[in-house]
Amino acid sequence: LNREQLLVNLNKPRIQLTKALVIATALIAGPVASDTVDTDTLYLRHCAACHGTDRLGGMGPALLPDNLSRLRKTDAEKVIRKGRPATQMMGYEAVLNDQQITALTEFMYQAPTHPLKWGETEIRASQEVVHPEGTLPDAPVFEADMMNLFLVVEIGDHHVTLLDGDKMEPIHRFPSRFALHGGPKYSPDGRYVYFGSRDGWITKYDIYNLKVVAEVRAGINMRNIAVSADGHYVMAANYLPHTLVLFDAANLDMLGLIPVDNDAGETSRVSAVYTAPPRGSFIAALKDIPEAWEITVENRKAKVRRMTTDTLLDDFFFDPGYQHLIGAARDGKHGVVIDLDTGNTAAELPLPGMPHLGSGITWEHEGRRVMATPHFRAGAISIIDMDTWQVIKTLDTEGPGFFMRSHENSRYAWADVFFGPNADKVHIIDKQTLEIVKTLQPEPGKVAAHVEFDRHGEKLLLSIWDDDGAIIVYDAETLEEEKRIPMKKPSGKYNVWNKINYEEGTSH
Ligand code: DHE
Repeated sequence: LNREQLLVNLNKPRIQLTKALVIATALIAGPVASDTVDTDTLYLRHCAACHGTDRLGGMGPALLPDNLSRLRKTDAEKVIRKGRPATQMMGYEAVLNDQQITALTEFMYQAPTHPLKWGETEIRASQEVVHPEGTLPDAPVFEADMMNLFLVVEIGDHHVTLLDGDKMEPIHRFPSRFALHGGPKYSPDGRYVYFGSRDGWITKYDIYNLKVVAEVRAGINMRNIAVSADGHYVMAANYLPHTLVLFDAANLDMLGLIPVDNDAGETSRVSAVYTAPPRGSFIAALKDIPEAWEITVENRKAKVRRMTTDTLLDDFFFDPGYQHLIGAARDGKHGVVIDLDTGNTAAELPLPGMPHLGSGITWEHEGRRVMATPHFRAGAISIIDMDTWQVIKTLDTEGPGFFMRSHENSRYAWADVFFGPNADKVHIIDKQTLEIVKTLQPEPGKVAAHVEFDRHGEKLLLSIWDDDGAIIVYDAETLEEEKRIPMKKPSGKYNVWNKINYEEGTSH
């Protein structure tokens, strides 16, 4: 390659820019023995232009062990070898030999030798406001019931599909940041949605205009985001660095960076942050320090109230009045109920299989409110009376599950079997008899997971979690399949009405 070729590449549209940058880096780096296995050199020469010199990510995702925890090494090697279709990641099998590809893969899964920084300067510098608040038309550019829209996150090729929930037809499909995780959060009027990626990016999307309006990177490895009940603020919870970050929801301007530490100077990852509407606050649980935090925003400044907990908390859930936090203990052996007014532990729950509480749902059963949660490490669903905090029933399932869903208008709750040999099955539970009444196996051999109902509770969507996958539309009453819409590893689905109204059968 010579400088002339580089210039030709630079004159091509943006799609070519990545390759041009790679070539530029190579030219700057100078000649290198073509069979070297020196990973610093190989990385700088072939990867740094897109993934950042310190592996923090750039045009491509971050290449750090925690960020790659969901990607098997063999798959990472395959991506280096063959590239990623429909992205700017080209295949390197003609450029690098087997040894070099393996060495680079190992390198990406090792922690960097120097500490990584993502503070106020980096966050502010990452912000991009494409369409400032108030500059785009206030009417939707398409016709549909705006309250019955679904967003479907397709993790297979990092896209999002907007779906008409009346017709059950896609309206629009757009690329997302790499590895979105956790539920996208809507503004209270349902016009905007905020996505969080594992690499720390927050993307604000205008559904009316089908456009990304602003983006900012809150951290290097982010857990999740929450939007305040009034729609004014976005809070990001990070694993790396140990911070919570407050943003103005309008254009994602950073308002505050909160170090997550205690008086002893110990720092912690954040297990999750959620909005607590009736309290007008955010609630966060810390993963490495036994504390839960209630964060209020006054005069655009975050104020933290600390609650010391008896145990380290993982993901958590609330009762409908947001009086109690129901958290999974990090030891995976029990759950705790914390009274958010007093900060005291109100009850301990015998939940031995690592409950996935973020996916819990509640309903009315014989005049009492119950909640149900699947377990990551046990083929069981626990149903808990929310007055007495007693487990009133444990349902045996065909394997550990990830997600549960229902709707106030449906008599059934749906629970997937995400792990093990029966991961292609889904259980349907009668919410009154508390029995599994049907088990479906919609696509033998392919994981079936995560359900979301439409706003009326009449139809629901189930994912066939595969690159060659689909979402299946079911009638919520007859439990009959109505249609399949092909998609690339669809993960979560999120209905506007259910989310903005904190519907009891869905995640918040
Ligand atoms: Fe998730 C939500 C934590 C692995 C898909 N997951 C969440 C939330 C938390 C969480 C705290 C709630 C955030 C929110 O919605 O605001 N997830 C964890 C983990 O600790 C875990 C077990 C390990 C990890 O590496 O993070 C984990 N999660 C996964 C996956 O492997 C899944 C199946 C595929 C993926 O995308 O990585 C996955 N998680 C999801 C989805 C949601 C989610 C689809 C949103 C569910 C919803 O309906 O709201």
